[in-house]
Amino acid sequence: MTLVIILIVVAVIAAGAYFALARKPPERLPTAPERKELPERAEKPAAAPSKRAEAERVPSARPKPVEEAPTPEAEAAPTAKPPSAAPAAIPSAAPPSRPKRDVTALRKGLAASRGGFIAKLRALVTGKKEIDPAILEQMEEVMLSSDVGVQTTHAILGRLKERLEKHELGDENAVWEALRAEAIDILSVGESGAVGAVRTTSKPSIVLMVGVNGVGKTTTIGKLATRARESNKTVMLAAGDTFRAAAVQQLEVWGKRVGADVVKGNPNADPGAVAFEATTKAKEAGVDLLFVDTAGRLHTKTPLMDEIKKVKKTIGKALEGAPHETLLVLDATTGQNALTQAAQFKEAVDLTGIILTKLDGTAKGGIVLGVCDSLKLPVRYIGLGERAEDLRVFEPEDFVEALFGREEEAVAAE
Ligand SMILES: Nc1nc2c(ncn2[C@@H]2O[C@H](COP(=O)(O)OP(=O)(O)O)[C@@H](O)[C@H]2O)c(=O)[nH]1
Ligand SMILES: [Mg+2]
Repeated sequence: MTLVIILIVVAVIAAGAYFALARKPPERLPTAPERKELPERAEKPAAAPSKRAEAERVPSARPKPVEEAPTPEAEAAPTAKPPSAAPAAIPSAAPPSRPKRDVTALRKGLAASRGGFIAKLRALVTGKKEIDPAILEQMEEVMLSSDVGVQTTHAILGRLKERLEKHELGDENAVWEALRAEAIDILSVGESGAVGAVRTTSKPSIVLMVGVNGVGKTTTIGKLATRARESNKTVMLAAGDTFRAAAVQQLEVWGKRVGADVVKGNPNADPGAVAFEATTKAKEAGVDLLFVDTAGRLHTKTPLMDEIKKVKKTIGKALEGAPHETLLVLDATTGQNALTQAAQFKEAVDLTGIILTKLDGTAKGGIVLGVCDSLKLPVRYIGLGERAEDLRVFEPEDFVEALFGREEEAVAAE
C-alpha cells in the first residue's frame, strides 16, 4: 500500500516537471548588461525611436549634447525582440507616449507652416493602410519645395527608406513618428549649453549680432534686451550699423523702451570703434549684457565680411574672450538664400548659433531643418512676429511637437 502511494506521488511529480520544462519560458526584458550584448536594432523602441537610439544607429558628424537626459521614450521599456522575430508592424492604435507639452503659443506662431508644409506631408501618409515606397518620392517633392534643402531631404528620406525596407514602418503613424524623430535629431545640434538662451556667464556678456540687411537683427536685439530686462539683467546696446541713421534711431527707440544705454558713433563712424567703445563702457558700467548691432549690406562682397571680422576682433581687444556669443540672424522667408548667407558668415566668423526670424510669415518651415543640418549650428531663438514677446527660445522637442503634433493630441494636451 505504502509503495503504491509512493509510486503515485513520484508519477505526479514527474508529470508536473515534464509540463513545466516543456512550456516556453516567459519572455523577459533583458537586464542592463545583457542589453549591451543585443544588436542595436533590438534596443530600439519600435514606434518612436528615441533621438539617442537614432543617433547611435546612424553615426553622423552631428555633435550630441554631452549631458543629454534620456527621453521618456528611451526610458520606457524597449520592445526588445529576438533577432529572429517577425518584422514588427507597428499597431496604429498605440498612442505615442510623450509628455504633454504646452506649445499652444508656438503652434499659433507656426500656423502657416502647419497649414502648408506639414499639412502636405501629412496628406501623403493619412489613411494609408500600407506604406508604399513611392510615398517617399512624393515626400521628397514636398520637402524640397518647403526649403528643407536637397542634402537634408535626402538624408532623412534615405533613413526612412532603410526602415521601410526592414518593415519597421508598417503604417501612417509609424512613418509620422519616424519623421518626428528625424526632425528632433537634426534640430538637436550643438554642445549642451549652446542651445537655448544667450549665455550670461561672464559679466559683461557681449553678444554680437550679424546678418544681412532686413533679416531682423535690430528688432531681435530689442526683443532680447526686453527678455533680459524682464529677468532683471542690466543691458547696454551698441549701434554698430553706422551706415544708416535710421538703424541707429531704431536701436535708440528700443533702448528707451527697455531702459538701456545706447552707445553710438558719428554718422559713418567706424563700426569697430563703436563696438570697442561700447565694450569698454559695458565693462566700466558693470552691465550684464551688451548687444552689438551691425550693418548687413553688401554681404556678397568681401568688405562686409572683413568688417564683421574686424568688429569681432576689436571687441576681443576691449575684453578678452569676448564676444561670448556671435549670433547669425536669418530670415526664414528667404528660403535657400538664407542658407547661402549662413555659409558665408560661418566661413568669415565663428558663430555660436542662429536666430531664425519671420517663421510666422512662411508656410515653408522646413528651412529650420535645412539650416541646422547643413550648418551644424544650433538654432537658439525663433521669431514668430514683430512684438517683443514673439521671440522664443528654440527647444527642438517643443518645436517638433508644435509643428508635427496632431491637432487632436494638441487639444487633449491643452
Ligand atoms: N513677421 C515678423 N517680422 C519680423 C520678425 N523679426 C523682425 N521682423 C521685421 O523685419 C523688419 C526688418 O527688421 P530689422 O530689425 O530692421 O532688420 P535688420 O536690418 O536686420 O536690423 C522689421 O519690419 C521687423 O519688424 C519676425 O520674427 N516676424
Ligand atoms: Mg538693423
